[in-house]
Amino acid sequence: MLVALFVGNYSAHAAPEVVSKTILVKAGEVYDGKGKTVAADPKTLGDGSQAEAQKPIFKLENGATLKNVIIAAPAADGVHVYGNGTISNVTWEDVGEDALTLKEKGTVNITGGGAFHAYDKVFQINAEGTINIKNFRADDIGKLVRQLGGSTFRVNMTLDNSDISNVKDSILRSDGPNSTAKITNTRYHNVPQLFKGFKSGNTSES
Ligand code: ADA
Ligand code: CA
Ligand code: CA
Ligand code: CA
Repeated sequence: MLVALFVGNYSAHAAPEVVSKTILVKAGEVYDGKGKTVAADPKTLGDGSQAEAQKPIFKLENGATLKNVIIAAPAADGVHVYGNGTISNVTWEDVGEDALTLKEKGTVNITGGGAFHAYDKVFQINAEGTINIKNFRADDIGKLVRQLGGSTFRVNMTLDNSDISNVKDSILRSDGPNSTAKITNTRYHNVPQLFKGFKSGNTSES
């Protein structure tokens, strides 16, 4: 008989690398974490609470890629994207204020990975653009994508082949009259609403 004894908090990964200054991924460059786990230094970046103005762990310039990273708690303000960005196999174990923000006009492609325990938003869209999410897993969240409240710039959101569970509000949310949302081939469990705030005719699910 095999007996396993765990003392303290069991975690599936090694202690995170603590990031005390935002990691800059320059235009067109690739940051490959090769599966490593990082977390914010709460003294410098933020404690991952719902307080605004926390700093990101990663800042991506236009055309940058972030891949193969696990973001553990505290996650502060996650990832900020300035322009186009590629996010591949990134998992937020415990989303902080939010997980990722589009800060300047661009297209963000998020493939693989997941986001867990987001008190409110996972992906925050503060500029015109497109967010494509594919092969993603999210559980225990407020909303998966939120266009900045009251903003009217156009945002196109797509969600494909994903698994979304235990949502408090809705999966995709916008108040923008020109914004669109499309969900395909996705499984849901305990999701009260797929879309919220879009103009009728601007959403589709299949
Ligand atoms: C809220 C807040 C915005 C901005 C945003 C964010 O929507 O009202 O001013 O801070 O969160 O980017 O987290
Ligand atoms: Ca916020
Ligand atoms: Ca959280
Ligand atoms: Ca934020």
